[in-house]
Amino acid sequence: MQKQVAAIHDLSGYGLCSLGVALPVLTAMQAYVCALPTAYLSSHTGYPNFTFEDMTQAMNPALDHWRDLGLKFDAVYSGFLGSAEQIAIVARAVEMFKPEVAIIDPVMGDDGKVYKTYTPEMCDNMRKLIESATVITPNVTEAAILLGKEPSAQPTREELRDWLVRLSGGKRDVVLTGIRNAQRVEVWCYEYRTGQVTVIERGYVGRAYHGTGDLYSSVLLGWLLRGQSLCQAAENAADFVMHAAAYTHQNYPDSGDIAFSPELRRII
Ligand code: PXL
Repeated sequence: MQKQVAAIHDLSGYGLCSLGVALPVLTAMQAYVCALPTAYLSSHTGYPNFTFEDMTQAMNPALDHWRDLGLKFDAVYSGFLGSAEQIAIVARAVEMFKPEVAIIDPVMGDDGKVYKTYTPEMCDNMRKLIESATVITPNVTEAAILLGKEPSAQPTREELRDWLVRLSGGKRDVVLTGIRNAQRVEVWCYEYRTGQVTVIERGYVGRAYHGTGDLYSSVLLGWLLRGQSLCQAAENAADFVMHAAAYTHQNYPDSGDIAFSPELRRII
């Protein structure tokens, strides 16, 4: 039986991210993905004047329908949300389907800045939503927001350990992404059952491509569904993203987005 995933993210028309990444990646990894769009944007929020169609009204009826069809989900996977109310809807999806993996990517910002559509209320609610998660995958900016700090906070390595413990709350795994300098990019992986911190380090191509965080979380989930441990899955996801970033840098250095399709064969 294929693993079933409920993927709750936006659909951005232009600019690869969110469902545009989760659907091809998890499908390539042999999962069956049911998409629940949180919003339709003409482009992701990095471009000026994007249109934004909030899908909140459609979401509870879709979940009810999936329940009535008797669907079972091995994973509920959420990312970019379109309104403060959607946070309760994601929590409801986890409560309803009781998946083995509830992976919440608390998408709120990057590079020290909050995304344009995220209100303070949404950021507050996101702190509550991570209570429903078995795994969270914040970047450093999102981790700072979840901990009530300035989004631009720059933690030291000692502080990062403390952040992981606090984000975990002793009951969820944490994979903290996007810790970079000019040469290296790191992912810090915290397994709550053992309290172990594993630092995963890979070469950095020197340019950040859009969609990388979504690519990382999607591949991580694919490996978790294949039964890998958190740290094995985090290592494999780091390898995949490194190959995709290198491919992009070599072939489309000026691309806004990460190009990953030729690399998918590595994870099929
Ligand atoms: O990659 C995260 C993301 C998802 N969805 C939308 C975004 C972003 C980041 O900018 O704008 C719409």
